Amino acid sequence: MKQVYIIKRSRVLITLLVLCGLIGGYYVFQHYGTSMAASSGGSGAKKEFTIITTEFKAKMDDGKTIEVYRWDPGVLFVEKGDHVTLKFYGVHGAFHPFEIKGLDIKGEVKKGRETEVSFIADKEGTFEIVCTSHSDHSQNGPMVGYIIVD
Ligand SMILES: [Cu+2]
Repeated sequence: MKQVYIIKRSRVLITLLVLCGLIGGYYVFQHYGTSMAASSGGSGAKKEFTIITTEFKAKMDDGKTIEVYRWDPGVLFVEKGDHVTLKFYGVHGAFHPFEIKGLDIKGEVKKGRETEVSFIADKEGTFEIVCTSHSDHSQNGPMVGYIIVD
């Protein structure tokens, strides 16, 4: 016994439209969905910075000298996911023990020497590079820099 199916033309058209929509939607998701994920997940680019230690001095009216040590440059911008390398070079000051708060990185910069640290910027935020021996005005600081991960 033979079975005969009757399919209306309008049903065929609707089925084709739905299929086109699904295929088109899948294509758009594959094409743009992954690039949107890449931009929010970071570029994975390599970023390298050279930071020197520097010192500013000023003479007060009473003849007293005030000074402050700084990282130069003091602000670094990176994207989330970047592979970041910081090369510190000691110019002013004998040594600067430092920590990068929130990233669990510690080190020391000595005059005439280079200290290198690397990390993946896997979280957004502002992270301070703090010299622990020049942390405030009483210690010729604050010697602080900022890494901004966006
Ligand atoms: Cu210092």
